Amino acid sequence: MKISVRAFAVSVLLVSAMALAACGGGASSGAANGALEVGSDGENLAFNNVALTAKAGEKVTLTFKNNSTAQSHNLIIVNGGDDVATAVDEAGAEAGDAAGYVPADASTMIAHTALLAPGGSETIEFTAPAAGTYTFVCTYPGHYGGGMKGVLTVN
Ligand SMILES: [Cu+2]
Repeated sequence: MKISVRAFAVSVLLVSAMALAACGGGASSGAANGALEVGSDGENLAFNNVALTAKAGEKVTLTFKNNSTAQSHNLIIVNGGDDVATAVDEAGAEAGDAAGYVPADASTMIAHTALLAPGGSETIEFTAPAAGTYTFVCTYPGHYGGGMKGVLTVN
């Protein structure tokens, strides 16, 4: 009798643990991870999606596709607006081709891809920062200046 009570107690604990695990899984899928897609706009120095949105604190998956047949591109979400983007663009140029034109100072960026060859794509993951607007750019020399930028709005 004692043994079967113990077995019952153990099974109750197991069921509770499974319910908790299921609950945890439900909570994280309820936070609906954001999936963003951006490409370069053909051969233009532009992104084909210039208005991205995310929720503060959510895990975001961003896939960047270089649709050009000739140009290399990257995508860097900077930690701020156009003023930070300008600084990141300059720091990227200093970092040079070997670094994919990605600045050494990670604090200036929310997330970034590598420099992608024509036709390449990369998926990156990051946690959406605090609510606000964040400029994203391509730092291949001349591209940001040519208009290759957009805005991530975090709500
Ligand atoms: Cu570019």
